[in-house]
Amino acid sequence: MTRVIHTGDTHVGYQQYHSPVRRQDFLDAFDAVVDDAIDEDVDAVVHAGDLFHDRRPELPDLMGTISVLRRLDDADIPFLAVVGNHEATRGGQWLDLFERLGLATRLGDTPTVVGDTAFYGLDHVPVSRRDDLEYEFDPHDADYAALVAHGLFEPFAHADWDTEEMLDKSTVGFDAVLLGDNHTPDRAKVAGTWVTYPGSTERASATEREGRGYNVVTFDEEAVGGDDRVSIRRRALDTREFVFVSVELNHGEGETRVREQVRQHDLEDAVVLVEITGDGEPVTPAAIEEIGDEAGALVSRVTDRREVETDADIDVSFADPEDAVRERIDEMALSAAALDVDEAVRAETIADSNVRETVKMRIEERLEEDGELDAFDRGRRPENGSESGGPDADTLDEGGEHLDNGVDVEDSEKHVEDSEEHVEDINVETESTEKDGTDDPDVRGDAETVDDTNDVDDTNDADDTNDADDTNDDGQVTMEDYL
Ligand SMILES: [Mn+2]
Repeated sequence: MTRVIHTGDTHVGYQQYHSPVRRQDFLDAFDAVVDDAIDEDVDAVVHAGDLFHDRRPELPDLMGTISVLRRLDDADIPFLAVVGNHEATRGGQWLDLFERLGLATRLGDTPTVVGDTAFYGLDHVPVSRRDDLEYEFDPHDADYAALVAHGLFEPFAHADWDTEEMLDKSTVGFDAVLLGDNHTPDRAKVAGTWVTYPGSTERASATEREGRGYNVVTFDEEAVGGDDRVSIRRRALDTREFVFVSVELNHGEGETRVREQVRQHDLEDAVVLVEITGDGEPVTPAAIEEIGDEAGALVSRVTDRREVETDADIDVSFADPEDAVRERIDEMALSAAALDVDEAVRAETIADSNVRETVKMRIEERLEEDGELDAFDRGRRPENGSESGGPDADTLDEGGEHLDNGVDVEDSEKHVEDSEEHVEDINVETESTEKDGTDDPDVRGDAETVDDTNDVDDTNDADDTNDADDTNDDGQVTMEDYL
């Protein structure tokens, strides 16, 4: 029998909402998983990628992570891991450093046997290089085999990786595929093999509403029973409280009503995300966020989803809107970098869901070109000096936060169509009860409830003129977000 904890998408170093406390939360969640691993004396901790939020974790993130890994090592519990899209770098992987320190094993195409199970790894691979994958794994003589991989696999939402094809091509037969990347916990059987995501260990976006946790995976057909050789159980983690307040205002209602609704919750130390829909009077987000502050909330954010009527008369009369936009952009005298961003936002060849990654990629390329910092200088001063229409400071901050999203570096050579769409962009909710994998293979039944009302992260798209044909609010990036 082999019993392991399967976790992933830890995102250590993510300073969510610009809160150093939140940054610590992500490390604490990793610590909590390791606590459980030690308490339960599992045979290994299997990490399916995105241990770090960024490919450039800072020293405190690295030191904190090493401390956690050292505790695991002191308890003689191996840490087996693969590299996710957020943390991948061109010049070697952080995981290799931990392996060099004797604190981790980087899984690959040769088996790492723990107990009677052989573990293999498959790092995140960009879509552009998937077709070349041969899924050749060295043989093993263990009783069970598991593949640990990072990517968006079928049959789960937003998948772009053909699980059945992978299993079919693989030279080793797997009893389970232990995944990371999709932050929504789920499981399903594909061609007789269990495929499962444990979900992220802290909410990395406001769309991750349900409780966080990890999997305990047991390889032992006698213990599991039935036709299965593997059992997958979900364990909950005690993470930062998130309070979601949704207020639908009727005509004539306003701030008072929102205050009432917000005050009904215990906000102490919580991340409070208020969403306003419906009709009613204008509401000043700052006034509502103040209530959260007074009640001891860690972070308060208000998103007003109502149509905003602008006082300004907008005089639109031109033959080709694109011409007008070009003219206006010319007046703004943007830097070369800003023009890159604008191009990425408006190019029809770039899917909305890829805009964010593409923008990050282009800015990083600019930054990496030595002596090219003048790419960030403005061209010439705008004639009227008008900067109106831009977002407020908070929105700018949010934009910056989005820029922190990981990007697959290997894939940054203009293959924009292949940039990874990360699950932070996904508005999917799943039922995640503690459920033994053996009773019901079809967990998918509950998994497809798309909920667009949750992406509280995405503030102020009232300014957004580009969202005419967009179906995913969260994927929206406007040029102004990055100026
Ligand atoms: Mn992730």
